[in-house]
Amino acid sequence: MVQAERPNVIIILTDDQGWGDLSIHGNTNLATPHVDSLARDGVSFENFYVCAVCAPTRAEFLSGRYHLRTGVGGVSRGEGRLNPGETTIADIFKKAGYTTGAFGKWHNGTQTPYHPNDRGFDEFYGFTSGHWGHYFSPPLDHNGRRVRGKGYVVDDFTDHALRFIKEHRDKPFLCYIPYNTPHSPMMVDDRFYQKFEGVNPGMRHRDPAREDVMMTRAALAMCENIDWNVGRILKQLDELKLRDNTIVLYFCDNGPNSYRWNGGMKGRKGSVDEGGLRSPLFIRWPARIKPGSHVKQVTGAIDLLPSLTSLTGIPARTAKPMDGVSFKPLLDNQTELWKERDLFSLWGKKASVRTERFRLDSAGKLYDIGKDRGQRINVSAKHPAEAKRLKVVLAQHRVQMTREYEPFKDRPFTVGYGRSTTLPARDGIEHGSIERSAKAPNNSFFKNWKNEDDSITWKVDIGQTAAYEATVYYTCAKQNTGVRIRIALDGYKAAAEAEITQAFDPPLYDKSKERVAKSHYFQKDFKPFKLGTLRLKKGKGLLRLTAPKIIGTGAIDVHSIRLDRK
Ligand SMILES: [Ca+2]
Repeated sequence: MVQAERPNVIIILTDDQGWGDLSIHGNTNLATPHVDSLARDGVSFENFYVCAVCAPTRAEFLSGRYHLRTGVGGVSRGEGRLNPGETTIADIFKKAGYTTGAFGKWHNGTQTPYHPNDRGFDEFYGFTSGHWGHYFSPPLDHNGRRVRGKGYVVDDFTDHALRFIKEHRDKPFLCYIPYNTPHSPMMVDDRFYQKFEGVNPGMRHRDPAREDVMMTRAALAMCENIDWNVGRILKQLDELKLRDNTIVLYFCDNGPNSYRWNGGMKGRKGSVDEGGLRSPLFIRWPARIKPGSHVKQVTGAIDLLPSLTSLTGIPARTAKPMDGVSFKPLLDNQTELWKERDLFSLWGKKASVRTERFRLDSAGKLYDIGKDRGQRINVSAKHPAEAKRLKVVLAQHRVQMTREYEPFKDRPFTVGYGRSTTLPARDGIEHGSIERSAKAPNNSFFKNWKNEDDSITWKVDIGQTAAYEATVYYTCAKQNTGVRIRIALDGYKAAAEAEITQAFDPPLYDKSKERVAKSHYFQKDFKPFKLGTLRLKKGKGLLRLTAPKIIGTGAIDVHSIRLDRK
């Protein structure tokens, strides 16, 4: 067919939603008509795989490469950072004349040169951490500025995406919408929760004893909220007459974050079995893709960049060789051009590999997935040669990836590569009595600072010798005002120090919309306070925040540090 004008591209990625959390996959616990319509009006991929957890999948989507090669080896403490040497899908589309935007959770680095605005996105609205502590009007990041969100976070991301689409409707755009739900905290508005409150879901996990029904109810409500928002996007495309020539792509970043119905598959988020890795992938492009088509071949997140570039006719010039391949031939019924390959999955000590027919799991057992999606019958004795071959290639892949990731372990946090740098608590380390507000560092703050020899450190890489103005985002109880706070690089005399004279002690945010019994999330407001200016020398070092004088019962709680190059 005739190549239409360059299409717009919208990528919707959800967080911790499983393959099974959609009504089109047979789940009658919920209704997701708008997401389902993408499959009905476009193509659905029956064997599409992502990584076991968040940041790796995002890295593979953005770069077309296995995540360990790109420096992404984990989900917190900076391990989610996608190396600046990687070319992203946004870099490529931007270079081809597209306007690019990202609205939601960016889990691939906070400081320049890792921030989304440094990775090819003209506009970013969201947060850069692996999860967020509160979903109602939380503090967010808009192009590197601290702003306050408005309303439920997923609705808010959608509002911004809709505005972006409308604003750029006359020129091609790439709009990446990485929603952050149904990842915890399990906060959702009454409007979506009411339907599920007190309801016992009819369809359960294959091992119902493992299911936490409160968690399931919240997740289902959050998935219906996502669906409602997807409906808003599709409606706007119709209204702006962009439907025909806009590619809308929908997928999830890993398996479900709890044991709930997932098509009888084994494993959930964090697992390298089918249940942890299999994701929906729907692509609607009315001008080009036949409605209701299906792709059975094994594809993965690494294939999205080469596929979207080849579908749109944009050259995919990346600095490094891609692992993914374009699945365009599968949409054009040119299956003879598709070469069977091994698709690898690594997470921590777990490893598995998928071929068109089999999966070799982390324990070395072989499953015939076409007949046994639930991985219940080990067929390695029946197919010894294939089992042996897969064990060998999986071990080789693992050695190779481990070697490539090694130099990126424990990278310091970059300061002064841009004009303003934020060092959040998640990237710091607490010493002495100081504690984190949450189990996971991602959106935590530091509390319980009691002693003058306690401190907080950040391992940094200063990009430029310059004077930097240091600001601490703090809270301080009234009885602790008069505390002196100091920031300096270990081994250097230069320091910025000031006395906190103003109390700021707001309550924690309301958590009444969190729908599970156990909550690990605490959030409150923090106030900026200028500590002064200090000269920092280019190079690696350890930045230390101390309280040389405590006069009350403790010092301050710390959310982050900001360093502005003068
Ligand atoms: Ca996730």
